Amino acid sequence: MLNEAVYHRPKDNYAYACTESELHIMIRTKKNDIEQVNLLHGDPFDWADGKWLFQSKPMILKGSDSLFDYWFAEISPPYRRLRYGFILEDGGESVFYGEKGFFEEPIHDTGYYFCFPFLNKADIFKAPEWVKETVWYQIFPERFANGDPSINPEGTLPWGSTDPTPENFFGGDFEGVISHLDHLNELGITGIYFTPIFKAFSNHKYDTIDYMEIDPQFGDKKTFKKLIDACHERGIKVMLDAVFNHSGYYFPPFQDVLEKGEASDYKDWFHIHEFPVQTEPKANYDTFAFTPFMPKLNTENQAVKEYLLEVGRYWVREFDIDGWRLDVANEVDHAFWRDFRKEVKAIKPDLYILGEIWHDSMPWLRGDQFDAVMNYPFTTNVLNLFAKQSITPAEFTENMVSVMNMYPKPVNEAAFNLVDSHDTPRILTECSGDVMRMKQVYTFMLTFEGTPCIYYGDEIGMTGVHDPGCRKCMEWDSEKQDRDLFSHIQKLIKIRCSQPLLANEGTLSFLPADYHKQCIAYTRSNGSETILVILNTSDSEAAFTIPFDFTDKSVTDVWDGKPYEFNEKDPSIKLDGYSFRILKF
Ligand code: ARE
Repeated sequence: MLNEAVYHRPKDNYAYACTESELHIMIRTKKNDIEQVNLLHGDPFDWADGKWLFQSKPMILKGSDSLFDYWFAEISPPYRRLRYGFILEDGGESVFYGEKGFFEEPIHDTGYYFCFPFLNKADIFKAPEWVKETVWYQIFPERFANGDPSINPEGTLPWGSTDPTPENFFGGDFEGVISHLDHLNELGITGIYFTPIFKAFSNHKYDTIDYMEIDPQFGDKKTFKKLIDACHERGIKVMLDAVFNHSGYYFPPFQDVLEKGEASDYKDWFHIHEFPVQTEPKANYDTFAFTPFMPKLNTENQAVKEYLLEVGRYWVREFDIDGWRLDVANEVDHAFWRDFRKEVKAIKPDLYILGEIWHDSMPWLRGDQFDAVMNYPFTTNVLNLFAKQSITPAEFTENMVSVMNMYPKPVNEAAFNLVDSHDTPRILTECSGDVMRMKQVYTFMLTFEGTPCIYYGDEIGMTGVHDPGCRKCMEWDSEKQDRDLFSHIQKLIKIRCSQPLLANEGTLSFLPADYHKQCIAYTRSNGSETILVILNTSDSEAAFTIPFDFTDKSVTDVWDGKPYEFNEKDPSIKLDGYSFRILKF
């Protein structure tokens, strides 16, 4: 028994309130080291004859990654208070582990136990319920469709006439989106994430000039209202991109500082190191990355905070948007985000707040700031298996178990899953043009827990290397679209939306990583019904059989409705040519 590998701390993903009555407890031990973990738990004030009264509950082995086993238990303490500890058992050996360390026997003193003091409703992480049923579509407005050439910016190029650069324009606008909403409805999309749409200098609009105005190349507030209403009428939610970490160079307050220096009323709106302000050879103020044209905003300054909080409120209050995606969210202070959440949720309690953070985001996901982050750890693992083929299915499974155990279960259920974006190469390019592998990628993402996002054009087989290559004009010539891929993704979205287990009800569990060397397999289950997904990742056209020791006599294949009857003698599933199978039983 390797005590050094045992880890638990009574917070975050290791101890949290899942509902108003239920606590989730997790403990990590060295992989394959401990046979069983039991949870000793009781109310801290429940004593009799000088002894603290606790009960014991077996924990379940929730999954394993390459190093650790993760043990899990749900507890509903009658008085919402809990003291608890662990009994670790292996090969006849048993040891108690609590807040003061390891002991041969449980100690009848609550001071030796971990404490979850009180299950307060206000502390419960709660993401909007609608998010779990949403299938998102990310639109880079400049490149989706040019619906109104009369508002083309100067130098606009003919649609798709050349490769995108950081500087060129093709005239994408709101009328173009409106005129192609049928495409989104046909695909089955129920949410759009727009990259920035406010007045800015560049084609990507992450260098904001005016947070309260629509960029004229996209339209005006009237057209935006028309777009929002058209989306809502079609059951499509709308999420905007808030760039609060920095402004653009031509943001009037920054221009004022450039002009007036230390005399400017806005000098504390930014992090100026010294005056006069200079942008070259190196900016003498904080910026996004090393980009002098993106001065970092001082969100700890009350005037800046008030200004940006009003921006956050305004577009919710006046245009009824459904979500905010927060750009470079990890570099803005937590106090700002706590106030931001309070302000926007006061107007729209079920607004979705999505942070752009590429790394472990637990500090922002405790219920007081974000509802989710863009799940790039998910993306990396998917790319490594399906695209780069740099890991085995077993390693993929172990990595995904790690990713899932980074956060509490409710956080995973609202996670924003993506396989590419405007900041990364396109998935088909990463899959070296192998559409079958890409079909598996989307089968995985659209049957996984969390809310999936499709980057515009992926559904019809667009390619593109890293920024700006991934921002080509949308291909609207159906002759040049991969309609077979489109219908594959369309079917998957239909299945996801028709099977609550896949969207928002089914707890996800991977079959053990070494279950079958070729495939990954996982279930989504609510305890009475289960959907099993199997992906043959080594050769997407191959048929193969997998020995399954199911007790159920039959599975219905929701994919094409064909029932499977198990042969008692050979309980295997013949997978006829499909590189994946979604089975329900
Ligand atoms: C431009 C060029 C890029 C060049 C960059 C250098 O186009 O080729 O690399 O300048 O600064 C926006 C535009 C970009 C533009 C950028 C700067 O869309 O085209 O890039 O402004 O002018 C990190 C941040 C993450 C950020 C990415 C880009 O953590 O927040 O870098 N993403 C957001 C938006 C971007 C936007 C900005 C921020 C700026 O989504 O579109 O860029 O507002 C690792 C790290 C991540 C890192 C990621 C990507 O995984 O863990 O932290 O993200 O790589 O680099």
